Amino acid sequence: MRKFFTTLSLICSLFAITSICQRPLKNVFAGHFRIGAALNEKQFTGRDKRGAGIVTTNFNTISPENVLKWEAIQPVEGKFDFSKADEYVAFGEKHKMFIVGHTLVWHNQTPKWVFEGPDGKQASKELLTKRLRDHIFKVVGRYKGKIGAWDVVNEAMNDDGSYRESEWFKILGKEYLALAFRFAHEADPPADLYYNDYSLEMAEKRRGTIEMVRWLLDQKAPIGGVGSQSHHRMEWPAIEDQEKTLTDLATLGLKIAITELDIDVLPNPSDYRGAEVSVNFERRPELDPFKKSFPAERQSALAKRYQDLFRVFVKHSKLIDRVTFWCVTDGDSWLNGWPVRGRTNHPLLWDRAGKPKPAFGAVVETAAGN
Ligand code: 9MR
Repeated sequence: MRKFFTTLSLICSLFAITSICQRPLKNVFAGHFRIGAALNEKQFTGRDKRGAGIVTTNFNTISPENVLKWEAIQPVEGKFDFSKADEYVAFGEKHKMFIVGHTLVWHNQTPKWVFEGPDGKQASKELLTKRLRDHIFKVVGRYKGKIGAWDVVNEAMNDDGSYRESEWFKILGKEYLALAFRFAHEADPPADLYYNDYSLEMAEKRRGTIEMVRWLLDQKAPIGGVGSQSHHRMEWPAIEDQEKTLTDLATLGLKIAITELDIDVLPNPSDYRGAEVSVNFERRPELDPFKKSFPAERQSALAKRYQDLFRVFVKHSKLIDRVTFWCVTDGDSWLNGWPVRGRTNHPLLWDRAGKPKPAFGAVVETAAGN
């Protein structure tokens, strides 16, 4: 008899897991917000069939991990290469998804020539403004009516809330932000235009960012939203800070999107909390503890962490336009290479074999208010 009940309960729990896993995220969160992922080339070209399948089943919005960045689109002045970006947009259109453009203005993945004059010295204000305008017009114009939201400016602020001294800032001052939003709006007036940054859960950075956005609004710059990247860790940020980030950003009266969600489960080699890609530390075995497997107890902890975050997102779903994961399966994640190269991270909802993890089920459950 006991054996019968054990078998029955095993069957029931297997059935429960299977049925949770058969619930596509986009259906589950339909009443709350759009749900999406950043795609790499293999996914939107269909070379990674399994990844593409996860995406089309679960997501109704997509972001391009790299193909719309300046170095990919205009590596050489005046020579535009839209081949990959076109495929990305075609994938989104085919599957009737809300397509996001990432990103027009950034300090990373922007070729050196952009900031250089004909004499090899620093470009003049006029020249850089012209390049900014030409690039934005060409890219936003090409996908007019197709890309619904743009990350117009990415990561313009330092963690202490001051302006990042990027080449953009050094040559044009903070005015470059207002210019970028104006050019993007001229190129496609109905598109949602976002400012996008990481670590907005840090009070100082959030304060500085909100101040900067208020300045943009004072300038009548056509900003429509703020993207909070949300590259999280197991122990950071505190859930209260996640919630405060949403409610503070909401005071701006703009759209809010969670644009790059993931949870780093590996030991942090320093107390650095940002997502600046140039930060790098040496690899040591103790920094890579889950190379062979990710233990059940860690799976549960990750599931709980995702559940806590999604409870906040669901509670404030009226404020949130979309929640987008940065990549699809664990194997795709940039966190396998940052801030230490060559580690094995487990930050997402699907494992390396494309199987939904316990975190998937935990996220699904939050949609019903659990
Ligand atoms: O995921 C992207 C990775 O493939 C690139 O090598 C990296 C290079 O800059 O950029 C990653 O995406 C970043 C995004 O564009 C902006 N926010 C931080 C993301 C993770 O670094």
